[in-house]
Amino acid sequence: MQRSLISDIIANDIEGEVNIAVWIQDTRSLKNVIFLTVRDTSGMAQVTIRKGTLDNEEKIVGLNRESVIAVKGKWDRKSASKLGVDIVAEKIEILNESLAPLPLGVDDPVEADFDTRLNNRFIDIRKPEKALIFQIESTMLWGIRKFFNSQEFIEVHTPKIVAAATEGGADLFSVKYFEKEAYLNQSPQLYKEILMSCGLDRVFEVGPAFRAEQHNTTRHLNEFTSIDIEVSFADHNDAMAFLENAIKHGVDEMLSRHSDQMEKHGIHVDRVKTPFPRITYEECRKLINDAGMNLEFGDDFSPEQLKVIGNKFNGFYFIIDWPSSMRPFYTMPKPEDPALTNSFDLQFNELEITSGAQRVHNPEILEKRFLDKGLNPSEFDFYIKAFKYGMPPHAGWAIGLERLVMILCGLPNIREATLFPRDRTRIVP
Ligand code: AMO
Repeated sequence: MQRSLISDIIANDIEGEVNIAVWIQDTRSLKNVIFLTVRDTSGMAQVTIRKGTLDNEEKIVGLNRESVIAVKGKWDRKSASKLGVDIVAEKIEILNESLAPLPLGVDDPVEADFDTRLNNRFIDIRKPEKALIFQIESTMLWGIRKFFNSQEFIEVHTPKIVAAATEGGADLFSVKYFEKEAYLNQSPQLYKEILMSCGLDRVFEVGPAFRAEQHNTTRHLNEFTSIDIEVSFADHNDAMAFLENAIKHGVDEMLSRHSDQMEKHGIHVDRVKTPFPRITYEECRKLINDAGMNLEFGDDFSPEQLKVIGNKFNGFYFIIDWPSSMRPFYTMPKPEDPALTNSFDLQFNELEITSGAQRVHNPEILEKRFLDKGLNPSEFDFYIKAFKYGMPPHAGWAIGLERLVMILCGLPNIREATLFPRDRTRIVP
C-alpha cells in the first residue's frame, strides 16, 4: 500500500500529491467543508473535504470514530490548522469501519481506570503517549543490541520449558510436559553458564522469564522480559562495566531518536554518566541503622530502607558485596571473605533494575553451594557436568526490561511498560 507517514510529510516537506492511511479521531461537518482529525502511528493531521468534491462524502461524515481510511490529497502548506498538517482530500477510501460506542476513548480528557485500559489495550496503545513507551523500549533495546554486537557478543535463545529451578525452588510455574512435570524458566541462568563451557565466550539473550510470585505490586510481573549476558574470563567488575555501557548506549539511542516526542509527553531522561557509584551492602546497612531503622547482616532491605539509600543517590548506582546467604548458589563467594560474594545489584533511586555476579566455576565449590542452600545437586546434574570438563571463570547479569523502561520513563506501574501484563489476577488479554 503506497502511503506516507504524517511525520514524513512534515519532515520532508513533501510537495504535491500525498497518500496517508489513518484512524479518524474526530469529524466536524460545517456548511461548506468537512474537517476530519486523523491519526497515524507518527502523528496527527487535519483532512479537509470541500463539500461536493467526493462521491462518498456523506458516508464518510457518518463514519464512527476510529474507523480506518486511506486519503489521497494535497498538503495545504498555508493552512492555519493547529495540527500543522492539513490535507485537502481528493479521494477517500474506507478501509474498515469501527463500531460505536468505543470501549475506551483515545483522546478522552479524563483517563479511564487502569483495568479498563488494560482490558482494551488495543485501543489504549493508540494513544500516542502510550505507544511512545513501546517505541522507546524498542529503540533502547536496539541501542543495547548494537553495543553487544560491537563487543563481539552473540545473541542466543535458551529453552523456556525446563526441568529445574534456577532462582530458588519457590515461585515456579509447572507445566505438564507429556508424562513428565516441567517448569517455565525463571531465568536463562543455568543455560547461559553452560554456554561458557561451550566456548561461546560472550552471549546475550532477550527473552521471557516466568516467576510465580504471589505478590501483586507495582514492580512485579509474573512474566517479564529478561536481558541477560554471560561472559567468559570475566569477573563481577567486568560485568558491571558491560552493564554501565549497555545502559549508556541504550539511553543514547533512545534520546537520539525520541527526544522530541519525549519532551512533548513530559518524559525527561538525562544522558547516562559512567562509571556508576558503588556502595557495599555493609555501607547500606550502616546508612539504614544510622537512620534509626534496624537491619541485621543477611536481611533484605525493605522498601522504606531502600528509600534511605536511594535518597543518597540520584539515578543509577550499584550495591555490591552482598552476603552469601542472600545470593543464589551460582554466586562466587569473595575469596578473602566467603561470608560475602562478588555480586552486585544495579539500582535506580530505590528500585532494583539488575542482579549480577561473578559465578562459581569450580564444580566442587558449586556442589557445596547447592548443599548449603538446601538444594539437591543431583537435580542439577546436567548443569554441574558442564563445570567438570573445563569451565572458564565467568560473570554476568540480567536486566528486567520493563523495570528499566518504567524507571526511565518515570512510570508509576510496571504494567504501563508491558504490552499485555501477566500478574496475579490477569492472563487476558
Ligand atoms: P533476578 O532474579 O534478580 O536475577 O532478576 C534480574 C532482574 O529481573 C527483573 N525482575 C523482575 N521484573 C519484573 N517482575 C518480576 N517478578 C521480576 N523479577 C526479576 C529485575 C531484576 O533485577 N539469574 C539472575 C541474574 C544474573 O545473575 O545473571 C536473576 O534472574 O529487574
